Amino acid sequence: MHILVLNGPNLNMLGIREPEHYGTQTLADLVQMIETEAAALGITVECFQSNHEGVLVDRIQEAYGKADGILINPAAYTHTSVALLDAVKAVQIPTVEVHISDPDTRDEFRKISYIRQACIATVKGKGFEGYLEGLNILVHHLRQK
Ligand code: CA2
Repeated sequence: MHILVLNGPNLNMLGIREPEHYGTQTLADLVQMIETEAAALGITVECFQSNHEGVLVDRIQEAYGKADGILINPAAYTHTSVALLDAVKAVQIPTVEVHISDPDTRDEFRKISYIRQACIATVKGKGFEGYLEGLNILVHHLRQK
């Protein structure tokens, strides 16, 4: 089983700014945690971060026929991107949305998630642990199929 893990814009700044929302650990720490969990689950993962919407769309399209599932934190594109929603719908790969903070308790504009309607689950407000929960949700979903 192979899972693509996507992180959207500014998540390369993790651990550098805004610790009140995103903690003090870095993106490299997050990738390490995900890879350790993947090994324990007996699956493979590829982690990728981009600040560019079209690049994320390209990676979702490239996953077609290759990845069994997608775990995505679209970051700010959660609240703006019909393109990411359409990409996930197009490839029809089971996808879980994850957020480090809980966007529903923050600014009004963060309450909208376009991608959510194409996802099998959303995990939010659980810090980095939320990625591990999202990975487990995907794996259990795929193993039931
Ligand atoms: O809570 C999340 O995971 C978010 O997806 C993070 C996005 C935000 O736009 C969403 O509403 C919720 C922002 C990611 C920015 O990450 C930074 C990390 C460190 C320093 C500055 C920004």
